[in-house]
Formats: sequence, structure tokens, C-alpha cells
Amino acid sequence: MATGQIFSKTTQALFYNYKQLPIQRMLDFDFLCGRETPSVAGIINPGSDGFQKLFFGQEEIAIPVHPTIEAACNAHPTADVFINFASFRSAAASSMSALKQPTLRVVAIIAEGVPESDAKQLISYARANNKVIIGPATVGGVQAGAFKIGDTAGTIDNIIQCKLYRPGSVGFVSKSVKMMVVLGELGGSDEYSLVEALKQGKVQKPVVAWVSGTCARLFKSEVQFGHAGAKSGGELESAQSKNQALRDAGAVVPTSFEALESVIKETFEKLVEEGNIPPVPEVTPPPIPEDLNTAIKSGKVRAPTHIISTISDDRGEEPCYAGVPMSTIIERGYGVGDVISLLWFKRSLPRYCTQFIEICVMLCADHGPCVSGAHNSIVTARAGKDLVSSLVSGLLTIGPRFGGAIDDAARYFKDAYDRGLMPYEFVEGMKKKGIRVPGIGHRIKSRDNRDKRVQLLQKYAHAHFPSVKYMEYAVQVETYTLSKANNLVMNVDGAIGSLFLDLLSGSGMFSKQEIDEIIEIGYLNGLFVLARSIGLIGHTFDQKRLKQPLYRHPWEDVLYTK
Ligand code: Q5B
Repeated sequence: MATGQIFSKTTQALFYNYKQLPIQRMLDFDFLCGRETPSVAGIINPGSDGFQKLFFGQEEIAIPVHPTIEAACNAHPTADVFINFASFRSAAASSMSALKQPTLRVVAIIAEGVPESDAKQLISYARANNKVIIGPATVGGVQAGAFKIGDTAGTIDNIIQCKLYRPGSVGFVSKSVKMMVVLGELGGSDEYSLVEALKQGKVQKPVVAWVSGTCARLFKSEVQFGHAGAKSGGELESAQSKNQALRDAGAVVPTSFEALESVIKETFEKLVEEGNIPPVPEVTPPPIPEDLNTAIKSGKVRAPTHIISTISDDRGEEPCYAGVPMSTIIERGYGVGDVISLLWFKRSLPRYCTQFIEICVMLCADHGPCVSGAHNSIVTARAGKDLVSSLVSGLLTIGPRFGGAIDDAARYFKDAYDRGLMPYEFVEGMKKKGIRVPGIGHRIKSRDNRDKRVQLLQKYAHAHFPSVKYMEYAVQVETYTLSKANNLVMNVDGAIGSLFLDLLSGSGMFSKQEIDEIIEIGYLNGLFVLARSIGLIGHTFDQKRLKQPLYRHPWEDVLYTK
């Protein structure tokens, strides 16, 4: 590290409070400078730990996150700069704690509004312990070509234009190597300390200076520029007086701000000519890859997406289901049947259809504790498992024998009806293939103990559907199967399967291909899954409410045999 410099190309910092943008800007600067190691060694995010992913050039790196300053210092003993992005409320306490860490040498405090008494205490502690404080209320600092604090020097474009990615010869304000450039402002008297230093010969290097705010005289009353200190009090604090005093003391002061650039250039070239500055060889910095989101926004790149979604969109002011905003759904009094029709079928179905869907959900919500699904949920809940585990253990029983025969019922009935098979031909054909007719048969329902749910569904359809041809075909199949055995009744799966075929074909809302696709994909078991979830959740709560102990099946109920 050269004399007078507090940072080098290997300086590493601990960053207090996770702020993605300033950290990424530091890492981008590192990459431009050709640093081998990232300038941020660790992040302190009070209370959390782990890793934070950021980019170092094209490469993604994981920077460790620590819950405390002590933990971060222990983990990164060579990181000697502490960049404090805490709010003004907590900046003083965290900065003091950082100053007390033996491994930390420089503390930069970004927050504005840190109480003056706290700032004085920090400064005096730092002085007494030979540490450096930058701030409070600072954007930070930058060592060209080596190290940058947070947002200092602005955008990457700006940094590239100013060639801050490589060391040079001109320091901004007072930390110069070969010459000084001072940009002052009206108000206050700081610039007069420099005037004194020039007069006393304490500053030997060429000084190029400009005090801005010369336009203040154009205003009739006092005007404040930018921040609280930037207003001229008396004549001595005016930009004109300070510029003149600097000029008189030997500083190079242009006639206007616009001319500042050229006088810096002239002064610099003179130093080069005199052999005081060996010109620095120009290097071309590597291009910083643009963030994907920024590049997409500006239309520079296109990126393939990983997911296609056509049923809902939550990006706007309110979520939309199949293009219908949530407020419309509520204001127009839509029901669960309408929501299902939007999210499953991507269209608004007529009221008689959505009401039919709601009836299916209500009728299939539960069928007592003895059916497969409820039994599983009960046993799982009694084993102390949580709601989701109990629910899914019940749902997993839904299949070709229990509740999950709706799609197959629709498939086989549709195929048989569309092919014009007589009911007996269809049933005997299935028998030959060794397939039970889906939607037919029940463990407890029979000719003399009909399933009320089936009757209710049929009644509704007769009253509201334009056509019930598939359901009538299923009834003829049932008549034939009942001639074989009393329990081969149409069950709830068969009723929903055949009636949904009538809904799809009779509503005029679906093309033939769409109906085939719905049946092919198998939407209809979804109705039983959805409905029965209500009951399975109820059984789970019931067992927990009743504080039921672990279930163990009784030996007496098992046939032990060899
Ligand atoms: N046989 C449902 O059987 C059950 C036949 C058949 C031709 C048939 C059976 C079946 C098709 C699948 C189906 C949905 C397994 C049912 C539901 C929800 C529930 C449940 C609840 C709720 C019942 C005796 C004789 C045998 C079989 C013949 C039986 N079914 N032949 N087509 N479909 N159906 N599932 O009583 O000659 O003696 O060998 O698979 O639609 O799950 O409430 O409980 O809301 O929770 O065990 O309603 O029908 O009769 O197996 O002893 O068979 O009948 O081939 O003939 P079972 P099995 P054979 S609704």
C-alpha cells in the first residue's frame, strides 16, 4: 500500500446490513479493476447467517453471512474495513462495536443523521486507537484500481468514463498523490484552511480548485443549495470570495465551472512535461456483464422462460383467474364452482354448470369415518402427525377402487356410447377384458339401498341439463349389472363421470377436441380429491379435538394364518 493510501488491491471489507446493490457495485468495481479476490469478504446481517449469492464478473459467488460483527471478524481476520450500512438509529452502536474489534482498521459509516455527540465519541475513540473513520453521512471513498466503498463514484458507466478502474495521479480533494483537485461550495469557511495551508507552504503540490455557487449573487434573497451548509452567510463565504482567495494563494482557479476540466488537464499535462508524473499506461477494463433483468427491460436480450402458465396471473394490481380480476369474482358473487371453471376449464361456465360442480363438491365432501380416505387420515392424525400429513395420507387412498373412478367412468361410458355399444355388449366386453366397470358397484349401497347422492345428482341434471344422454346410458348399464348382482349399482363416481360428459357436450362451451382432451388428461377425479379434502381435514381436526391416542388395530380383527 503506497504512503497515504488506506486501501489496496487486496483490501477486504465486512459489510454491515445486507444491501444487495451497493455490494454488487463493489464487486463489479473489483472485477473492472482486475482484483483477484472480491473486496467483500463477509456480510453481517444481524440475527441471520448462511450465504448470499452475488456476481463476481460472470461468475456467481457465495459470500458468507454472519449474525454478529464478532462472528464475522473471527471468520475473516484479514478483512480490516467495516462498511456500515446501518440506519442512523443503530449506526453509532454498531460502529463502536466495530472499532473495538482488533482486526478492523477502517470504519465507514454511510448513515446520515447520526447524532453529533455519537459521531464525536466515535471519532475520539478511533483517534485514540489509531483507527480511521470515514463518515458518518458519507457515500464512502474509492481507491482507483483497488477498492471502493459501496455506492461511491456512481454507476459502472461513470466509473469507466472516469477510469477509476486503474490507479492514476490525481486525487479528489485531499488524498492526492501528485496534484489536488478541490471542488468547494459556497457557505462555510473550510476552503480558507486550504488557503492558509497554501500560503504557509504546507501544501506543495499543484492545486486546482473551484468553489461552486457563483450564481448565488443572481438571487435577491439568500438561497440554500442542495444541503443545509450550502448557503452563503456573509461576503467571505461567497463562492466568488473563496475562489479569489484560493487564486491569490496560488491555486489554479478557472473562470467558470465549465473551464475546470481544461485547467485540470493543463495542470496535469504540465506535470507530465516536467517529468513529475510518469503517464500511467492505459488498460482496457473487462466489460461488466449486465444483469439479466436490466438487459431484458431495455430490450437488449431475450431469455427463454422456464414455466408457461395460462390460468392465473398475480403480477398486476390484483390476481386474475383466467383473466377475470379478483374484484370481479367477489363483486359478482361468484362461487367455488365459478372459480373451478375458471382455473380448471379456463372459461366462465353457465350458472347451471357451476352449480352442478358445487353440488358435486358438497355431496362428495365426506362419507363417514369408515371409508378408506377418512380411515387413513384418522390413523395418521392419531399417530400425532400434522394436518398436511393426515390430509395427504387420506388423499393417497383415492384411486381406481375408491373415489378415483370418475375419469375412467367418463372414458368408458363415452367410448361405449359413442361407438353405439348396447349396455350388455359393453359390460360383457369389459368382463372379457377382466376390467370392472368404473362407476359401478359399492361396498354398502345396493338395489335396495340406493346411494342418495346419485339420485340427487340425477335429479339436478334432469331439471337443468339440456341433455342427459350419457347418464341415461349409464343407467342402462346399471340395469344390466344389477341383473347380475345387487350391489352393482351406479355409484357416485359413475354418476359424476356420466353427468360431466353431459355437461361438457350439452353446454356448448367445449369443442369435441376439448372434451376429448379433458377426458384424456383426467380432470374429473379432481372433483373428488377437492371435495374429499374438506372431509379429511374435518376428520383430522376431529381426532385432534378429541385428543385420541395412537391407533392400534386389535389382534382380534386380524386373521393370523400360515
Ligand atoms: N364386481 C367399488 O366392490 C368396488 C364390479 C363388478 C363388474 C364392477 C367395486 C369396484 C369399480 C370402481 C368404482 C368407486 C370396489 C366406488 C367410492 C366412494 C365412496 C366409497 C364408500 C365414498 C366394490 C363382487 C363381485 C365380483 C366382481 C363384481 C364388482 N364391481 N363387476 N363391474 N364395477 N367398482 N369405484 O363390494 O363373479 O364374484 O368375482 O371396483 O367405481 O369409492 O362410501 O365406501 O363416497 O367414500 O368389494 O362412495 O364395485 O365387490 O370386489 O367383492 O366383487 O362383483 O367382479 O364378481 P366390492 P367385490 P365375482 S364409490
